[in-house]
This record gives sequence, structure tokens and C-alpha cells, in this order.
Amino acid sequence: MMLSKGHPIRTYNSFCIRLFSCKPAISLTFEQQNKVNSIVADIRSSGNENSNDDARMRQRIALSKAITLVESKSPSKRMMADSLLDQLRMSANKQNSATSFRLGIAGPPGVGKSTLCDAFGQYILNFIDDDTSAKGDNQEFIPDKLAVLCIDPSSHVTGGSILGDKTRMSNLSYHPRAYVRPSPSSGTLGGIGAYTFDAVSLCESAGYNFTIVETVGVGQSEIELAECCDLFVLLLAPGGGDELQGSKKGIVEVADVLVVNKADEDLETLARKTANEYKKAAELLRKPVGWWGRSLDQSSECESHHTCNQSAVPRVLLLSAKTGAGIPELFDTIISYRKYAQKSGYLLEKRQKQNRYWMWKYLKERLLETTEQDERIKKKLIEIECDLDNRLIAPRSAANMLWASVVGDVNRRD
Ligand SMILES: Nc1nc2c(ncn2[C@@H]2O[C@H](COP(=O)(O)OP(=O)(O)OP(=O)(O)O)[C@@H](O)[C@H]2O)c(=O)[nH]1
Ligand SMILES: [Mg+2]
Repeated sequence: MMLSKGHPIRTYNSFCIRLFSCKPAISLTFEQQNKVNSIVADIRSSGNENSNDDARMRQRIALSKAITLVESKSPSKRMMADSLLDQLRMSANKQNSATSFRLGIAGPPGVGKSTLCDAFGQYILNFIDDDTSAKGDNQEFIPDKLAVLCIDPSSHVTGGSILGDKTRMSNLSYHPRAYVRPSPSSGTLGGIGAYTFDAVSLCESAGYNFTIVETVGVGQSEIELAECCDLFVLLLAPGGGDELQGSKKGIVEVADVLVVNKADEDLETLARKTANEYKKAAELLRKPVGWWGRSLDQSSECESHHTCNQSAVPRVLLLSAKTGAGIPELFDTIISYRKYAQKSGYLLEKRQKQNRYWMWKYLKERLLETTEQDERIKKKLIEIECDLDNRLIAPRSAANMLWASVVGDVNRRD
């Protein structure tokens, strides 16, 4: 749609002013700007193990404040969040796909996601304390600070959320190089919102070079987690192999690694059987050219992922978050993936696509929200809805009329 002639940015700005009567440029009060500057300074300050407890605590508090800002729906806080993200972005050359990793973990309620985050987190943080010379290839990327963002299911009725995940990660929560943050998913339909993507980049700005995003569920909305991370792990319970044909099919198709958890005690045999069923079913999944998967050993030799056309299928692993069995294999898989994805350019391209995905998502959300709040459009909406209720117009025509009134409103203000 051509709104007016001229430079695309000016065109967008004038569209924004005319439609939303808002200033596209950020203008914060002196106090707000000071607050943002102080958060930025504390986030950038060294919060590593060698810094003193005060500095580390300051950085954690600043990171929490920053995430609260990006999650906020208040217009003034949103402007502060924009300014904060822009300032941190300027020093973002340090935090890119070459120096950080984003892991997404999704799965049905109670499958053991938090227990896995706790055990896996401790495993990788202890990694650098161990004799790394024995770890071969893994030395290429050694995560030394870990952030875990747990997206809680929110009640759409009360807006409340169960912030219990921190207690289920009791060991990790107290680790000096870990940051655990439960976030409500209120406001977005699923577990993930544009702010989750921003929260990940805030953690990276604070030097957390490995971020895990945990989200509950296996529905369409959790599929969006794939747009937030470099590698997407789907955690599954023993006994659910046949569900691949049913409710979980969509999410299984986007998962990079399938992990069957609780392979211990009485459940071990069943977990092994389930993993075999998933392996067989995974053979049928088609993946795009250059996608990473089980044929990793050959594809890691590829110079560019565009030239890698292996018939890759998702890896299926067996694990017990309780006993820790299988965690080293999961870590090795992640490191191997990272090596391939980094070298072949797959990771960089994936992150670029994700940036665009969230740009559009954010724009759509803002457009919808602002349209819903516009007083003139609200009035028109009452008339249109009345006609719709009386079956004078079809939903499609109603949407067209609403859109015409949005665009007409813009033109009138010209
Ligand atoms: N036997 C066994 N139990 C496990 C394992 N992992 C987790 N559990 C148990 O499963 C239950 C749920 O674990 P959580 O880690 O809270 O599961 P979750 O997927 O994070 O749960 P939600 O966040 O509520 O969806 C707890 O009682 C854990 O002790 C495992 O590997 N083996
Ligand atoms: Mg959990």
C-alpha cells in the first residue's frame, strides 16, 4: 500500500503521526532518561564471578528492571524500554551469534522442563571449572554465564501467573553465574511474546552467553519459541510416541531435537520404547535444505548451509533430568549444532530472519492495539459491529469497512 510519496522512513513516520497521533521519535523526561541511563550502566557493568557481590547484585537488579520495562504495556515505560534497547544495541557488536547461544525448551506440563534447566544449567556452568582439555571440540564455545527465562502460563481471567519455576530451579537460582527469571505470559496468546525475544538480548547485554527459554505447552503458540532461539528442544514424557500423529505433530515438526525425559527407575524401559517410536516417526519428517539434523557429521563439513542437502531428521535423545543421565549427550549435540550452524552461516541467517519476524509481529501488535484505542475508530466500530450483529454485512466486509475507516482517517488528517 502506498501511503504517500517520498522516503520510506519519512513516509512511515508521517503515517505513524497521522494514524496514531504519536511522535515516532522517543522523547523521555529527564528523570526517565536518567533512570534508563543508570539501568544501562549497571547492565554493562561487570557482573561476573570475579566482581564483588555488590556489583553482581546491581547488575541482576538492573537486568530485572530492564526486563520488567520491556514487558510493560504502559506507553511511557515502553518508550523507556525502546531507549534502553537502542542504547544496549549500540554495544551489541559483542553479543552476536558468534558469542552467544539461545536454547528453547518446550514440552507439556510436568514433563520435567524446570528440572532439566536446573540440572543442565549446573552441568554447563561447572564445565569451565573442570578440565576442559579433555572435552575436545567443546572448547570452541564454553558458556560461562547462564540465564533462564521461564514463561509462566497466565490466567487470562485474573492475569495472574504461577511463578513457581524459580523454586524448582533452587540450585541454579543461587549459582553466582546464573540468572533465573520467571515471566508471566499475560497479554500474549501463547507463551512467547516479542518481549521474550528482547529479554534474551538483554540477558546477552549483561554477559549471559547462554540463554534458555522454557515454555509450557505443545500448541501453536509454543511453536513461536522456535523464532526466539537458535536450537529448539522438545521435551517429551515416556509413553507418548503415538501422539506424533496427533496434537503434538505441529511442534514436533519445528523441533530440532526431541528429548524423551524421565528415562530412569520404573520408566526407563518405557522411555526407551518411546524414543524408538519417535526415531521411526522422525524419519518421515521433511526438513528444508541445509537444515541441521542427524546427518550432522557430514554437514559440519559444508562450507555453506545452502549447499548442504542432506536428508536430515531431528535427533532423538533419551535423558533423565533427575539422575543427570543423557545430559552430556545433550550438551555435545548442542555444541556440534552450534559448530555447524556457525561455520555454515545458518545461525546468522536464522537470527536475521528472527529479527524480521519480531519486527513484523511487533508492528502488527502495535497497529492492532492503536487501532483499538483510537476514539474515532472506536465509534465507527460500534456501527460496524451493530451491522454485523444484524447480519447486514459479512465479517469480511466489516473488516474492509473498518480498514477503510482507518485509512480514510489517515487521509482526512492529511
Ligand atoms: N523420575 C523422574 N522425575 C522427573 C524427572 N524430571 C522431572 N521429574 C519430576 O516431574 C515433576 C515435574 O517436574 P518439573 O521440572 O517441574 O516439570 P515442568 O515441565 O517444568 O513443569 P511445568 O513448568 O509445570 O510445566 C517433578 O515432580 C519432578 O521431580 C526425571 O528425569 N525423572
Ligand atoms: Mg517448569
